[in-house]
Amino acid sequence: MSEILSKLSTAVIEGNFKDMTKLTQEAIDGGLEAQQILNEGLMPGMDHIGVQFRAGNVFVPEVLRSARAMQTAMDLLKPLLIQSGVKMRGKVLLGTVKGDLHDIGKNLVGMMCEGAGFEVKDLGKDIAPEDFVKAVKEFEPDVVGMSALLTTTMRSMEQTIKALQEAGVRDRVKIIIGGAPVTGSFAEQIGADGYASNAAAAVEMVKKFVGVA
Ligand code: B1M
Repeated sequence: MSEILSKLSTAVIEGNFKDMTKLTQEAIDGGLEAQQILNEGLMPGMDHIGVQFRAGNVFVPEVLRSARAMQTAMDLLKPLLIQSGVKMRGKVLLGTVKGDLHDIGKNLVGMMCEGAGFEVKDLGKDIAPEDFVKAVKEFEPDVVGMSALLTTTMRSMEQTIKALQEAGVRDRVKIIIGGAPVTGSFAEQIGADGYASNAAAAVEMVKKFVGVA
């Protein structure tokens, strides 16, 4: 790995978002392709953080810093990736379900999915079933991810899946749910395709569903 790619990887792991623009620009000016910077510099750093997070060796604040570092680099790389016609790994649609305003965990899932090379459309929080349906039709994601932090809003997940079924688009997507009160058996009960207990597990599941795991 070239020295600059290794520096980028380390900067993501250390959550060093302050140096990210300078390092990324250095890599671009040095003639590296945006895709190579992403695949061989940023992603290995983010993958490392994902593994450490799952193992309980790093915690949410560190992951957020790493995700922010990754995002800073992506702001520079995205236009170049689009220009060069590089295909992202797949599309992920995210939202916190209706009635629920908690979005920190969902944002983490989004940032880590972007870090893993997916195109993410984040609908935000308090998202009604019909808005998920509309976005599935327009954005045509591979995976829909729903987050809920309140026991009272878990039912909105079920209602969203029903709305997707009624609109005839349920089978076009894989559905992942997560959030503190959510469980694997709840996911099964409401007809979701999977449950992820944390953002790193969500990314692994998304990768599996689009066949890049
Ligand atoms: Co609220 N809140 N809150 N809150 N809040 C909780 C969730 C609560 C457990 C606190 C408590 O009572 N101990 C409790 C819920 C009880 C319950 O239903 N079981 C609660 C309550 C009651 C409320 C209000 C009703 C309080 C009130 O007004 N009386 C109110 C509800 C508002 C609403 O949503 N309609 C409310 C409001 C708020 C704030 C707005 C003040 C704020 C949210 C700010 C924001 O998100 N922008 C807030 C906060 C911050 C919390 C706590 C303290 C922290 C949540 C958090 O961000 N955790 C929380 C108590 C706690 O958890 N200690 C609490 C960090 C985050 C990284 O973790 O979101 O779990 P988490 O995400 C994890 C995993 O769950 C998973 O990955 C992440 C980690 O990798 N994950 C996914 C999440 N989404 C995923 C999706 C996936 C896969 C994995 O796939 C798509």
